[in-house]
Amino acid sequence: MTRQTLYTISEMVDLTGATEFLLRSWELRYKVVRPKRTKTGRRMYTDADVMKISKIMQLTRQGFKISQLSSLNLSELQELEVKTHGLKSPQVAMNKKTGALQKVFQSLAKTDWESLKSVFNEERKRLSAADFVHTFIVPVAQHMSLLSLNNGIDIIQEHLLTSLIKESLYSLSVKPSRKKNKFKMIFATIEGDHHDLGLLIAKVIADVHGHECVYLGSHVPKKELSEACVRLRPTHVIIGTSFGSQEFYRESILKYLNFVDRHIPASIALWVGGPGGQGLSLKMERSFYIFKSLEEYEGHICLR
Ligand code: B12
Repeated sequence: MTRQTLYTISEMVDLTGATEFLLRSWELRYKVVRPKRTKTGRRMYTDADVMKISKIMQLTRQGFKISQLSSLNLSELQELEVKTHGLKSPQVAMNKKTGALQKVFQSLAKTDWESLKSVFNEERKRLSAADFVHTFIVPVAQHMSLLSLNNGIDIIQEHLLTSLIKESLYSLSVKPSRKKNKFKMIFATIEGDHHDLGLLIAKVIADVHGHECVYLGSHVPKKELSEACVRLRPTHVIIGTSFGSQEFYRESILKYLNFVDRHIPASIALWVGGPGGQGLSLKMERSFYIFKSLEEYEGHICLR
């Protein structure tokens, strides 16, 4: 998608969790981002700025100093983030061993569907379901997001790649587990939101951990989601949100969550993940949580 969205400083605060003071001082002292200015001098930030500041916020929470991070670009920050979650860096490991990430984006650049499919098939054969998701699908999806921000991918290529990612995740078979304390989880995105890659990845990660998952997919009306909860009696409902800060999108998420909260049994936990949910402020009587990352989510669903 090539449309350039710009964000004000208060939208940046909502999206990244940084304060206005922090944003200004990181800009002036460390040149972390260089926001555009309107005629009246107001700072306007890009999607790439949002992603960069979000990553820096995560890493500073983990103990890194801003002086260690300020000279890194987005890919380097992402790399560091993966390493510090105790996983070996998927992009580096993959590039060295098989070059699969490069092959994907080289095939995509030539719109070579056959070779694109064969990289996916080879990686699927080579890797376990968990490694396929962690070391192949997630880096490919993240790299696609980065390319799209820099206009390095066109809309056809974006559709080709997302459809291949979805196809390979749908067909990933994971043995059902017999664990007694497993969750029953329902996954959906809100009405009007067709971005469900992050949600689908979250669902497959839950499969891998042995939970029982029902994937309702994207664009699920709130009434029907609530009805599905009453009929299926899950332990958890997982709502995926995408990268959007426009007031109406955030308001739609809030309305949606409030509606679902009022219409589903109190015993069901309501969990939210993805970029659009960050910084939302909501209080509920039930178990309610907004995840900052896939890693944090995975930490919550590990069955011991
Ligand atoms: C792929 C994509 C699409 C695909 C979606 C396919 C699909 N089934 O998901 C298609 C082509 C359909 C699409 C359509 C549109 N898109 Co689009 N799209 C993207 C793109 C390039 C990548 C998003 C993505 O899936 N990334 C991969 C995921 C895995 O990464 P992620 O979202 O960053 O999530 C990470 C974490 O947040 C977390 N996570 C994510 N979800 C969840 C869920 C849970 C439970 C958990 C625990 C964690 C988690 O894990 C991920 C990995 O770290 C982004 C660009 C971008 N940079 O984000 C634009 C983008 C999101 N799209 C955008 C737009 C505008 C649109 C359209 C309106 C365009 C149009 N005019 O038609 C339509 C909208 C359709 C709709 N009504 O929703 C804008 C949104 C702008 C905004 N700020 O509001 C973006 C940002 C592009 C841009 N810069 O303009 N899009």
